[in-house]
Amino acid sequence: LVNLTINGKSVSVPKGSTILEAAKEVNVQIPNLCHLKMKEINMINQCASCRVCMVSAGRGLVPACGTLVKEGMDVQTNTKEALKARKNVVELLLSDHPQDCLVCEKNGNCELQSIAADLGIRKIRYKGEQSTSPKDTSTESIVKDHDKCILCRRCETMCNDIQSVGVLSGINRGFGTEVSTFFNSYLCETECTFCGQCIAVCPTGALTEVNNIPTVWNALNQKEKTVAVQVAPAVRVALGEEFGLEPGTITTGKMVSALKALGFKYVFDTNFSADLTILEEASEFLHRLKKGKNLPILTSCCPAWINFVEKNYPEFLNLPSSCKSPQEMFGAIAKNYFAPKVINIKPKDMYIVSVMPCVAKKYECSRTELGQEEVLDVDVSITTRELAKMIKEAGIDFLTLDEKDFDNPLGKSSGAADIFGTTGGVLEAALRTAYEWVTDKELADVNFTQVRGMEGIKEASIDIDGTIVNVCIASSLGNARKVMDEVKNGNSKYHIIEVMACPGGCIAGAGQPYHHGDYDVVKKRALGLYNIDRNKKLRKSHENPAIVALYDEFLGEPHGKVAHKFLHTHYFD
Ligand code: HC0
Ligand code: SF4
Repeated sequence: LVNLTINGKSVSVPKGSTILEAAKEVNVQIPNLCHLKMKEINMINQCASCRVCMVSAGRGLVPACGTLVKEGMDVQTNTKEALKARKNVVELLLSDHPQDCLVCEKNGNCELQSIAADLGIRKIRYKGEQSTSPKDTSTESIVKDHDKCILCRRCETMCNDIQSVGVLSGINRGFGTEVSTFFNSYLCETECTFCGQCIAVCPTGALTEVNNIPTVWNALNQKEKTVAVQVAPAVRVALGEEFGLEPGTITTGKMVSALKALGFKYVFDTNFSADLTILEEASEFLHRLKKGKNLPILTSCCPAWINFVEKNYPEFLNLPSSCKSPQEMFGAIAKNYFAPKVINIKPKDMYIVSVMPCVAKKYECSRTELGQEEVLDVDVSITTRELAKMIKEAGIDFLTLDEKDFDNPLGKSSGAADIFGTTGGVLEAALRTAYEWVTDKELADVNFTQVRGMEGIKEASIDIDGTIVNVCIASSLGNARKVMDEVKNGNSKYHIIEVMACPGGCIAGAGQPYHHGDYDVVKKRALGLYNIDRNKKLRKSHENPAIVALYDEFLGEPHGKVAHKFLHTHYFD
């Protein structure tokens, strides 16, 4: 251990720690912008480029994030010199930054904005040249605005080191330096998967989601179409954070109330179609297992992951399940079953909005093969953050809302569906059903705890009536690549592989309230989902009576002809 003092407080930290890490130990906050360390997912962005974390140590000023502790060091974080340097640095950063905070997509969530506020910056003494790059609005998911980039490189580290996609890196030199794509091409022309994790770590408004709020207001304000909304599992345990609640607080009832107050005619649940996905995917898996073909089956509900497979492993497009994602299955059932058979309108007269923790879902619902004859399954997708903004815009007092239930029948779900939102959840849900189908016995314990937790790659062997099923769960695309490379080399022993592109699963999706690098937030959301599951009577997808009825009345058999027409898709190389 190394002993030092920070603002007079003694602290001992392991050799190799930085001043910033040591300061955290004694609850001394040092503002910083570029630095980001998330040990849970092995991400470290430590380029010390922004110089906001300058502190006095020994004879001069040093950046706390990039300076290792030394025995006997005396660190002062708030000397006159340190504060002056810090203010100077922030003023310099602001000098070439657009001054449009009031109308910025990131207003209220921008780390540069809050540091400027904390430091009490009231004027900018420097007049910098402004960069005027065109915004990249080429995709359905992501807006990239270089003018707001402070070159912290967090996005680059995320895209390269964690996601292994490698779309973003530094280009040009001097003032012309940008973090951008190969040849500065549009994101839509690159290998970008639209996972959005670059947005999740961007401290400013340089990377944001495509704002679909106006589209949703327009839909709510017209009379020709019946507007229904579906909400993804992970949203209900994170939405409350936008209203000051603890991460993981279960806000399902208030969320339903808010959606009704916003004017949605029907408030439904993506969980319903998550249960449906399990029936389709479990039967597809058992079918493949029996034939010994197209194994391992890869889960197909994460659109960034599917993008990744299409772009990086086109030779393995026989492996992803042909199931559409729950988001898309929901739209297909709402438009082609609920509309004509329950409320007697045409599929094209139903308008489906989805609320997702994800930005890739915006792109997914625009994929034209996901629909029937020109009628897309889902019309528009907004994020958890966008829903919160709409609630605030409408002046709804979220915290005092009554708890309401989802509408039926597309609002009923099992606990297996709730856990879809966290890494390992889809697989656990599938195992609950596959096990009971194969063995015809009731599972003594529905909790497959082996597949839970935040590790990036998890594996387990499950005995289903004498057949050993080897399962693997990868979260983050970098971990997915490791697992897929084993498949490619012929070294994979797995029968099922679940992949979620976001490290931790959808609860850490790029459309969720910003966690600002604190993965405890993500863990609390996971706990929230497991608590919902534990407290439900219905915990297996195949026992959901609304799903059973849907097969009876409309779909026939899982994996049958009608199910295929509406619930399955194909991939592109
Ligand atoms: Fe997910 Fe989903 S669980 S991808 O993580 O499968 O976005 O929450 O909605 O579609 O259900 C996201 C979350 C979903 C889908 C579901 C799946
Ligand atoms: Fe990379 Fe994902 Fe951002 Fe695309 S969305 S640039 S893949 S981190």
